[in-house]
Amino acid sequence: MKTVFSATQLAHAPAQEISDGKLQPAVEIPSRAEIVLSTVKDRKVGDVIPPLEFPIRPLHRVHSEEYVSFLERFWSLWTASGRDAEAFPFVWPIRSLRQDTKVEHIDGLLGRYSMDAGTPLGQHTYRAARASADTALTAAKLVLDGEKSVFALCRPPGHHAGHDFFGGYCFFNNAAVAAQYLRDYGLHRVAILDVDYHHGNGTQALFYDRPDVLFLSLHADPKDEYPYFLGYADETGEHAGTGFTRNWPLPLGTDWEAYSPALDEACRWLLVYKPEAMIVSLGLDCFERDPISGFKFNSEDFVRLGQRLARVGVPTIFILEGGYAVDALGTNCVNVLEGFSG
Ligand code: OKP
Ligand code: ZN
Repeated sequence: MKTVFSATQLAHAPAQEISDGKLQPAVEIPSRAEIVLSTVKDRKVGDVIPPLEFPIRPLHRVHSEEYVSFLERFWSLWTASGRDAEAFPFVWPIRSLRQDTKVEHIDGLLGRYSMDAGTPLGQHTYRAARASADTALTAAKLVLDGEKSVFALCRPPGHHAGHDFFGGYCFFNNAAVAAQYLRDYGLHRVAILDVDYHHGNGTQALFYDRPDVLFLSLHADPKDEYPYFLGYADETGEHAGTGFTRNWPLPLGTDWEAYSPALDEACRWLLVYKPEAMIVSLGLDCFERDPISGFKFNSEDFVRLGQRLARVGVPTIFILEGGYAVDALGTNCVNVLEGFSG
C-alpha cells in the first residue's frame, strides 16, 4: 500500500492546549506523524510519496471561502493585534448573541470560526493544514487512478472541522475533502467509516442531507465524551440524506469484544450501500493507553480492525485522524494497514 506524506505538515507544532481547566502540553504534535512515518518505512508498508499541490478549489467544495481565507490571514491579523504566542478562541456567538454582524476583530473572528478553545493555532497552521488536505486529495486521486488502497498520513487531523469552523485539533476536513473530490471526479457513491474514538461531527454535518456520501461512525458516547453535542444514535440524516448517517455511541471502557459487533453492523451497512470507494477516518485513540481516551483496544486489536475492513472489499483510503499514545502510534497504525493488506 502506498503512503502519502508531506513534511510541511510538521510545521504545525503547538506547544500547549487548554484542557481540564489549564494549559497543558499539546497532544496533537509533529512526533505523531514522525513515528507513523518511521514505522511505515521500518515495516515496509510500501512506497512513501509526497502529495501533489492542489489548487484551493477542492477545499472550497467543502469549506466556505470566508473560513479558508480567515485561516490563511489568521497569523498576520493575530500578530498585527500585538500577539505573538499561539492563539486560542474564547468567545462565541452563542444563542442570544448576534450571528449577522460583520466581525473584524481577530478575537471575534476566532470565535466566529471555531467550536472549542482546545485547538491552538500558530504561525504555520494554515500551511500544515493545506499540506494535510493535499495529502488526502492525492490519496483520492490515486484511488481514482486505480489503486486499491492508499494511506494518507495526514496531520493535523480533520474530522471535527466543519463547513466554516475548526476545532478538536482539526482545520480542514481531510476525509470530507477527499470524499467530495471522489464525487466530483466520477464516483457516484462514497462511504466514510469513522473509527476514531471521538465522533466525527464535522464530517457528519457536511454530508447530513446527502445520500451520495454515507457516513458511519463508531465512537465514545457523546454523553460522556467530546464533542458532547453530536454523535447520538438518533442522528440518521435528514431530507435526501435520511438514512445515510449512522452512529454507534459506545460506553467508556469498550474493548474489542464489545466493539466488534458494532463494527460488524457498520460493515453490513457498507455491503448494502455498495460504495465505489470507502474512506476510513483512522483514529488510533481507541487504544488502552491513549492519554485522552477511554476505550480498551490493545495493539493486536488494530490488526483485527484492518482485517475486518478488508472484508468489505472496496477500494479504501485510510486517512489518519487522532491517536495520542505516541510511542505506540506507529505500531497501532501499521497494524491496521497490515491487517487490511493481509
Ligand atoms: C481529536 B480527534 C481532553 C480534551 C480533549 C478534544 C479532543 C479532540 C480529539 N481533556 N479535547 O478526534 O482525535
Ligand atoms: Zn479522536
